[in-house]
Amino acid sequence: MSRLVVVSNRVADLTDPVQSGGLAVAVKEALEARGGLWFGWDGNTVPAGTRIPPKITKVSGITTVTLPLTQRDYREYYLGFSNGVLWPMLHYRLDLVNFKSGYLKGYKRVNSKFADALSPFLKPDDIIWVHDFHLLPLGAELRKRGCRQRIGFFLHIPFCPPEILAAAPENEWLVRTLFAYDLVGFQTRTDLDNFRRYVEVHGGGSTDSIGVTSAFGAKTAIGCFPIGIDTDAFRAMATSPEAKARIRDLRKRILPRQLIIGVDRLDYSKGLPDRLRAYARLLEIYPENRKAVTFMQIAAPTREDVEAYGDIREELEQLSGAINGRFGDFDWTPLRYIHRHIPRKTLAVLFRESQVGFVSPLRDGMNLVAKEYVAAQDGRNPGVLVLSKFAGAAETLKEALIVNPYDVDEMAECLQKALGMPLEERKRRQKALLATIRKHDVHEWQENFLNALTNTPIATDRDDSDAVRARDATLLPHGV
Ligand code: ADQ
Repeated sequence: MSRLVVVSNRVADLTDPVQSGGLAVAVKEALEARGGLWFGWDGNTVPAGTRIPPKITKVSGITTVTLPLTQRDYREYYLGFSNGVLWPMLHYRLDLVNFKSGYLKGYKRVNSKFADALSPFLKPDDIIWVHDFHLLPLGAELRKRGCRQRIGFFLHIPFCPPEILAAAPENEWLVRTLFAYDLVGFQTRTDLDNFRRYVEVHGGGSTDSIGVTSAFGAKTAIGCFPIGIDTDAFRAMATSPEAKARIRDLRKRILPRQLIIGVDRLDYSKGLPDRLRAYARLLEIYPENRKAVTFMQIAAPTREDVEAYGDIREELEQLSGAINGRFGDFDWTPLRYIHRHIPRKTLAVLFRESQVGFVSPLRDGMNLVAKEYVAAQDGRNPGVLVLSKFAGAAETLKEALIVNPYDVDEMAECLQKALGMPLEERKRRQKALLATIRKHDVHEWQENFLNALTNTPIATDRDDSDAVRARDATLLPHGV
């Protein structure tokens, strides 16, 4: 089997039990299953001109190779173009795009530096898997350096409609660079369709019956690979003897109240202000929930150097203060708002003990929290998942209560329905949801992607091999 080389902006600390961020969680689980090399930024910044060789670390079968960013690279590539331009734009939020000159240059520069630093570590039969929006042009940079290995790219976040993307600087260049990859994977059908529409309109593109797209005079295979979680492992965390002891403790503190839980990075894409407003509305129109329900919203700090993130934090602090001020009593705090990273074991317990999992992003590539909530439930007395229709997860988690995250009244009604849902209906929904996330877990996700990448006819063409020309549709099970 070829060695797997994973490249992502940030390499997670493999020894830290408190990982937040969907990519870190999913990539770590994929690499743990197979071993290999993980390359990326170590999370540190250094003054310009500092020369630090890549740091190599080995932890249980995984080798990590990391390097710092200069302060300028951090400003222009990470805060600027990645999180100030691409993140809001691909989440359909042109109103939050903050484009300053230098950002795009910085983005190109860091992708080129990554390619320089990674190239010496590559072996001829490696299979390379690049992750997410920070590294769209990395494949093209590696090709420039003579890399002929199979390279796949997976986008963890949405791919916005072409009408929105057209507003980005050098958007054609950005999309064209994706054609250096042998396979480009998206989370959902919607993302795939948006990409296809873009290349049809702007690159004279067309896609054949097995998912090979030709545009800008080049070809790449494309497919839809919805990401999953390590369902059984997460479930085990929620049911371990240690978890049971924690649950008993939690019950003493919170019960007999019903618990609604939300867990997110504190990001404007997660729909947090309207989620809090929906809870306030629930308490307003269904006063029987006062003192009977508590909402715990855990919002992990993230990207705090980006301006829009400071704004959302302030808004949430004001809102949570207003809700507790208005409804709270000496013996009841209606909203527990926690701005911290929480160990995954604790999250699993909190999910299991919550009657409602409230997941209401305005737009989300997939949303792993929705799947973790389902995985943690007790099948004999499960809670109810309330899920935004704009989360990628809504394409498959059909038995959740699906809501419009912009409609506060509708969300309040759905919360009321979830809190009062009869046991039989909860069991029926939970059974179906659990079956889905068990079947489509993180192992299936990485296997499907890596099989498709291993078998893609594009790379075969690049190798100039005469052997395989037949483009067998079964090679790309999730292709279009
Ligand atoms: P994220 O935007 O980070 O991921 P999500 O998919 O929900 O969103 O993953 C978050 C992960 O971090 C979950 O595993 C969650 O348990 C954990 N987490 C969140 N808050 C935490 C906290 N306070 N403490 C500890 N852990 C916390 C991106 C995309 C998503 C896509 C994933 C994976 O934005 O759409 O689902 O990548 O592809």
